[in-house]
Amino acid sequence: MKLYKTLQGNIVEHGNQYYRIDLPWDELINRSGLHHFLQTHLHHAGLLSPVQADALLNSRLLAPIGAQEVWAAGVTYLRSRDARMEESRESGGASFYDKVYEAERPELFFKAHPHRVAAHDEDVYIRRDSTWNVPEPELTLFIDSQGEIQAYTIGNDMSSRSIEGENPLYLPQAKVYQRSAALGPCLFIPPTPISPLTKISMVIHRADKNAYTGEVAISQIKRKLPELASWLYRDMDFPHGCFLMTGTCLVPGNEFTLTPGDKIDISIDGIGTLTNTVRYKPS
Ligand code: DO4
Ligand code: MG
Repeated sequence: MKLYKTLQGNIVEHGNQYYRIDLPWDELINRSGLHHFLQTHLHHAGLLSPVQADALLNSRLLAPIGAQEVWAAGVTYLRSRDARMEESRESGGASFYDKVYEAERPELFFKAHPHRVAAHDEDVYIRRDSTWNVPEPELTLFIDSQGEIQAYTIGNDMSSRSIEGENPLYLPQAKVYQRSAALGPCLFIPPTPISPLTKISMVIHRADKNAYTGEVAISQIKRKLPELASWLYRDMDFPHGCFLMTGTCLVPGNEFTLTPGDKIDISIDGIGTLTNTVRYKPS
């Protein structure tokens, strides 16, 4: 089951049919048993004709977020650990990544307030004071206020490798700035937890060429998804629930940096494709 947030309301896709559910977004998604609720609520929801559904889904999709914070986990895949160790070798920070990959406590960091999040088909930004920029394609969890994973979406944890590589203490500046996060195109709400065979892929298009392509299964992750959620909820309340990006498994080679105009497609089996174009923040 998929749930889209659009300017004209919330649309559920289920078994090739589309329904409109008129509940405020946060009230709708922040509940235990979200899949069961939607399935039973569909009987009372408005069935859309294929033409109506097409018009709504081809108009502007909003990021599937309301009042929630976005957090992120780091160094959860070997590829991410290795890339971080390479970029921070000169600064002497490399061993921190090695240690956190092995440690019981995961790396978790604050990523974005909702107003900094780009939706599907919107621009994401790179910083003007950064010389080395990459997208990070990440399976993203929607966790309800009780700490249970209810849904999944696609996330892009845009990152400055030059700023983080200079000093790991610059992580918040490498990670948190306007439109440094993207979420979408929908929430995927399966009846059972997402399969470890699920694949994440990314294509970066530059002037009609593929500047990067990669694909990995989420089974490569070092940690369990509920384990990440439970660390995030230690001594912390999320009254509307929370989004948690679960770390990148794909990092382009060290010679690669994003440039304005690049188009990033991130796809996850069962969820769809999140597309964003790279720009500088208009001054
Ligand atoms: O340690 C820095 C951030 C790591 C990260 O964002 C990732 O592994 O996805
Ligand atoms: Mg990341």
